[in-house]
Amino acid sequence: MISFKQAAIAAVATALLAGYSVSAGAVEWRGWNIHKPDYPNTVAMDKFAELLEEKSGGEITLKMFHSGTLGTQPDAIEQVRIGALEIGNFNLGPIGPVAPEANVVSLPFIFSDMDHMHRALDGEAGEQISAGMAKKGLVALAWYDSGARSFYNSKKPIETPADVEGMKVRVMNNDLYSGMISALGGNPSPMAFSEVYQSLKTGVVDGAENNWPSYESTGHYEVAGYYSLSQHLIIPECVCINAQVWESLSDDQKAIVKEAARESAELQRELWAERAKASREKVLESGVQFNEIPDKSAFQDAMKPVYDTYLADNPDLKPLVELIQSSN
Ligand code: BDP
Repeated sequence: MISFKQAAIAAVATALLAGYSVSAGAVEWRGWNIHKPDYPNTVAMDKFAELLEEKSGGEITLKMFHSGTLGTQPDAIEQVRIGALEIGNFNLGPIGPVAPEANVVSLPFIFSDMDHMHRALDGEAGEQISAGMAKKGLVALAWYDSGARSFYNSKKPIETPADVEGMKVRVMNNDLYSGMISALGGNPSPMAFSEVYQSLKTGVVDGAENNWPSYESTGHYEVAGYYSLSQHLIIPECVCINAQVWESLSDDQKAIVKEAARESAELQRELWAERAKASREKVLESGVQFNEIPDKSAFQDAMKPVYDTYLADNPDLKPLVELIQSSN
């Protein structure tokens, strides 16, 4: 066990190496977030920063950079892994290519609803996912909600997999999502979040997929007016910290940082539920054509190749897939 003093020296050394400001044992971290100012995650990450400073008596401060100003999500994940940034609010989707355990949440329809996802993340599956991420330099401090993702496009309602045939659909950077679109007969187009609005507008892509709050906050609903409730992915998000920075903290500091992250997650989940409703109402009022897909089995059946690929690449993760499926 290293002492508090050694840990403090290590923290300061890490801080000095990383080139951020340090005063008498105090550290200033930098945090990445992709969302706009009033988004639930943004408000919750600001709360996290506030709580960190308060609980640590000013020893730890966090400067948040919102709206993706520090770069794309895959880049930011790398930055936090190598310690160029300390903190990020990441969707587990783009973490999947880095940490196979985390990629399990990107298997389409693996969660039947939000409760199922919460149960899995709060239990043994969540521990395995966290351990896999920590091995890759990302320590998950808390989980944020991100609802269910559904398809939207500028052409027509999606009611059956055949409706996706031939459509160009933007996905996040992750081969599982490309496989998902291909399995439905569409053409996947991996692309940064910030480029999707323009691509939808100019017809570079026909559609994309996301939850209600992101569909609304980005203005995608203005240029892709058909939203079809496929709910094919329920992907949680993390508040993640660089593993070395985490290890440099004392036990007391670790407790403070975790508590602050967990409290911010409670706030985020409340704000998320409210925003999901408000965003849905806003886009429907604006004239978006919305359809439910009462029987999703044709979509679910079509996903077999995605599961097969994941399990062929990660045969050792079959028990994790089964663990999640059995806690349904
Ligand atoms: C949003 C996530 C964000 C992703 C974005 C996307 O909160 O982290 O970058 O989707 O589709 O729901 O890229």
